[in-house]
Amino acid sequence: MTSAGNCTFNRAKLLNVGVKEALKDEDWDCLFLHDVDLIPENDHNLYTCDPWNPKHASVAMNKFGYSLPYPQYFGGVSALTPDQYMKINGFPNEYWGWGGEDDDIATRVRLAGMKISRPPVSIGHYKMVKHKSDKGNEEKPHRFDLLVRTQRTWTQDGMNSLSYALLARELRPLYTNL
Ligand code: NGS
Repeated sequence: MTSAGNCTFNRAKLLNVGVKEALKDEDWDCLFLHDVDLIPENDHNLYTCDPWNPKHASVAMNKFGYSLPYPQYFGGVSALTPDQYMKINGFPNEYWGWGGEDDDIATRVRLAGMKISRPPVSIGHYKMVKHKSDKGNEEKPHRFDLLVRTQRTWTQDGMNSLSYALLARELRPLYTNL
């Protein structure tokens, strides 16, 4: 899924759009939210959901020396059932540019009364394809102001406030490009 034009990137909102559109096609039982630059390295790291809690799959990335950079880290690859996704009101729509949206999501999981589930660090291995910081996805200082407000905003900002215009939907053999 890509955003059109030259506007600022918004990872979390794009994932909301992907989920909304995917659920129009099928009654999926598990949603994988996956950064394009992460390559799974261990086939014991199953691409299935935890029925009880949102799962963070990318717990050991090469760029962090194959360990979590900090205990609440929720970036990279995650997996939620549609029920879990709706329970946290999806992802935030207001994080334009780089950083913080994954920390907001981790907070939502806690505020919705769930815990982050994780595979063992010896299994959740990923290699990040090297790249420079992306044009249109500049780090924004504003993200810390948003993060302190998550507790007040998460029930109003998310799947229930998502608005977007879908410009194209192309059905390819292995995926749908939005
Ligand atoms: C934190 C960011 C997260 C980011 C993580 C890892 O500081 O969004 O670093 O970044 N949180 C904030 O900025 C509030 S990384 O080392 O992959 O560039 O995912």
